[in-house]
Amino acid sequence: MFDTTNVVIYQDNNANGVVDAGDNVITYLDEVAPDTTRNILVVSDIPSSQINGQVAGIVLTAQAAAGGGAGSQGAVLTATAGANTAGIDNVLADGAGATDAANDGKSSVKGDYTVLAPVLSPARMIFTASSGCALA
Ligand SMILES: [Ca+2]
Ligand SMILES: [Ca+2]
Repeated sequence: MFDTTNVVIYQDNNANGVVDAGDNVITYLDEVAPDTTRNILVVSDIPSSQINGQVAGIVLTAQAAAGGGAGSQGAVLTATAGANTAGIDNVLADGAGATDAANDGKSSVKGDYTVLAPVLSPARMIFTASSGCALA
């Protein structure tokens, strides 16, 4: 196991699975409409000291937050405690994810980076120059 460095999250605006000029760095998803999805990309640097087969785990957790303020992150939503109230109740009905519990307003997934470095074998190439052979 190892840790990646320089973790950056992009919103993949054209949903092509790669970072393009039109994709922007994000720290939260702004104003996600109900029942819609956004594509994101997690990009990290892998230290060059890593060897073949080493793994770095990544956990990505989404947290439900209040909407209505485009361009700023809303307050974290929490479930209304107790029985039905006379006002507006927050009811969180999310499932349990990789590291979060059911009904906690979070959804988490795990991924990993596995180093797959090519294995190079030393080889020797012998060139013999003889008269009349031009070397560039
Ligand atoms: Ca893209
Ligand atoms: Ca959850």
